Amino acid sequence: QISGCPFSSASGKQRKLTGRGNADWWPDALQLDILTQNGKSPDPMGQDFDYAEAFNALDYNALKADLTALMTDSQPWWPADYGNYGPFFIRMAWHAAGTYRTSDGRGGASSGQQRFAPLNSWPDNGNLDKARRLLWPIKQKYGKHISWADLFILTGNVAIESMGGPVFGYGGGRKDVFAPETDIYWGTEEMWVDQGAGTRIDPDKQLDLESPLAAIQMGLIYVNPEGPGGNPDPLLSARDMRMTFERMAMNDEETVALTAGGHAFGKAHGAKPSDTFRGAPESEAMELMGFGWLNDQDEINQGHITTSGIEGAWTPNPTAWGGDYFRLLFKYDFELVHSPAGAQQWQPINPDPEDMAPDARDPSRKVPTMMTTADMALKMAPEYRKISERFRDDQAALDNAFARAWFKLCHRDMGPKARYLGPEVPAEDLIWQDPVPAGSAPSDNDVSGFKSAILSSGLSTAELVKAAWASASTYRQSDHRGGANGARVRLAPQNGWAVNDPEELTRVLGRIDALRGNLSMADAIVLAGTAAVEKAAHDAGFDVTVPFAGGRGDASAEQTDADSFDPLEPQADGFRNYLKTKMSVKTEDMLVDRANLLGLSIPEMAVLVAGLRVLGANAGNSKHGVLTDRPGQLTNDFFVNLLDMKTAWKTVDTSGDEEFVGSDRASGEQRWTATRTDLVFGSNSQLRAVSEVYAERGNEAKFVNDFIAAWNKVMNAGRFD
Ligand code: HEB
Repeated sequence: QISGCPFSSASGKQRKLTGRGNADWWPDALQLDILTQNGKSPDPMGQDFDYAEAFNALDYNALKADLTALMTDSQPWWPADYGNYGPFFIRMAWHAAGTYRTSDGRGGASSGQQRFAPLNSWPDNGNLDKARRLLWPIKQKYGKHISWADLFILTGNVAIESMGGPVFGYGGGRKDVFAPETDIYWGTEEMWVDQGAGTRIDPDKQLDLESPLAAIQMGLIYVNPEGPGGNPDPLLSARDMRMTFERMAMNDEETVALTAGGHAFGKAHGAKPSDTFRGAPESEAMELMGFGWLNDQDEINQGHITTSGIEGAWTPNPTAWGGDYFRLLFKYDFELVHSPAGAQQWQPINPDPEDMAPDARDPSRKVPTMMTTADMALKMAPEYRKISERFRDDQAALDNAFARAWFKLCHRDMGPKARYLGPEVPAEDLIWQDPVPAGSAPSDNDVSGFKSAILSSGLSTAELVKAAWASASTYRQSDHRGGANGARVRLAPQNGWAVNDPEELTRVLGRIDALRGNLSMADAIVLAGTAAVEKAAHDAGFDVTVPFAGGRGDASAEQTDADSFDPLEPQADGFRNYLKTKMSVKTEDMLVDRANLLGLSIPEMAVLVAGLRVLGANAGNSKHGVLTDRPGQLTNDFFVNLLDMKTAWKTVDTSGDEEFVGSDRASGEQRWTATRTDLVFGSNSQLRAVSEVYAERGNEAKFVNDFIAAWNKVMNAGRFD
């Protein structure tokens, strides 16, 4: 039932690319985006700030010592449960990382988005505003040397370590951004989970969860702790957990280890009905200074806090790592009860006194422990139960599984290991890091020799350009996966993707392989396309060189988790005029989405589409949008002919508004065919303005140069070597 298809929707309704955004949720919010018009950056650190350099000058051990001390430095304005903020900070880090989703690589910990709307106000992130504010003195002290994004994760690690938990390592390198990321689709619902929004998977039916979403309801990181839509059914909860954790790249074992390991620590908060608290940060009064979910200070002092609405700790030792979670889960039968806030939760029947938990404020008082419906899934769902029993009986196995899964959780969106900074980067290569062996830069002779060999190989410009594009264009800046490095285009699954025209690709790669000499495949594929682009420019009369930087390595099949590459398959690639199936967003939205993942600007997107069309790079070698009489030459003909008033366009009735024909206005003679992705450059006013520039007399060479620069950017995307 899990569709791997981004943007496919069970309802079949068309939607906006980015769904419901901050301006929809908070129409009264300050409109700072008017100051970011015309390319002005909201980042006070400026373009030249080198975060890696700043991080490398960090006094890492001093920072860790300060964080360790902070764990037990309880502040009167938000006293620590059990005198220890560790569990609270682990939840903060988990929620920072847990928004990651494999299908588009967006979300995750890597840019510190938890500071901004909507995440700062998601019900599931309740009270994490306090956790971030507790960290402020330390952030202030270490300044530019540690980003918020890095600090969230490091603090989670230190919290685990300080309570005796297992940690696998830490890599820094998450550079902060200074505005909400508006490219992330979080859903279309108009209500939050705590306002009665329906669950995205119907509890009674096996409905699809719309991709790329990875949470079950608006405002949640993953599943509803009370069960699907509030239905306390552990088996249905297991179904939701499996689907959502899978979308975060976690298998059953990792899911069990993470959840049980996380809930070894801390407590849930549901001391009072939630309507006795103030609203979320983004909607609250100015004098609260960015805080939400508040009540009176003496209520806070007494521990009368409501976050999830569930109340209680999972174990009798909520500030120490150990095996109590599974011990209690299996030792007792549980009954469904209501918390003081009204949430449904599970309580052990007749617990022994030593299995009671301390009160969060008064350790001499004993209170019952609890399990959420999601926790009960680890016992009741057969596949989870097997794993849980193994972990119950083998603490070392749980330690290892938790440490590794936590490391993956927190680093999954950082891309290749080369991007990790700091003294605690684990030496071991992990398959989910998509390892690529180091390459070496080829000699000038090797480069020029291969160029002339490939250009006289009989392969066409289109074939060479297509292979290079297929290789490089998988890159996504969201999680830094994909790209030409590694040459995974020659491996499963990429070599079988329909968009890559597999038969043609295999033939072309075979020729490249035979001729490449000392070059790595990854370099040779890029160089073949680059040589073809250069030739196409020369054929059009432009005396230019297209830059090439070698040094890419080749990954093997053993170094490739093939399944994990499935989500990188384009469901639509406007650059190659490819659409697999009609989406719940417009096809031109998919082009913009892909351009965003490639890190392109509007002009870069435009010149690439126009250039790739005239070079013949369409999937299936279709003629759509090939608006030129001299295909194979790098010209601005696409723009010139698209804007030519002598042509009138009409839909092809059977295409469902996807295909068009252009005919001569006077004679009625058919001249061109095109898709939405082509015509949008003439119909959309903003894209038309860009198209006009490139169609103008005098800008022919500008077009060629801009195409080459954008091509070069894509060919080198995803290289951190
Ligand atoms: Fe968790 C807490 C749910 C997973 C870690 N959690 C919590 C809570 C809830 C939950 C409801 C409470 C909140 C308040 O405060 O109220 N989780 C959950 C779910 C899931 C989870 C449903 C899925 C299945 N966790 C998780 C993970 C982790 C965690 C994965 C990590 C690893 N949590 C946690 C912690 C805590 C929590 C540590 C505590 C916090 C404090 O204490 O503050």
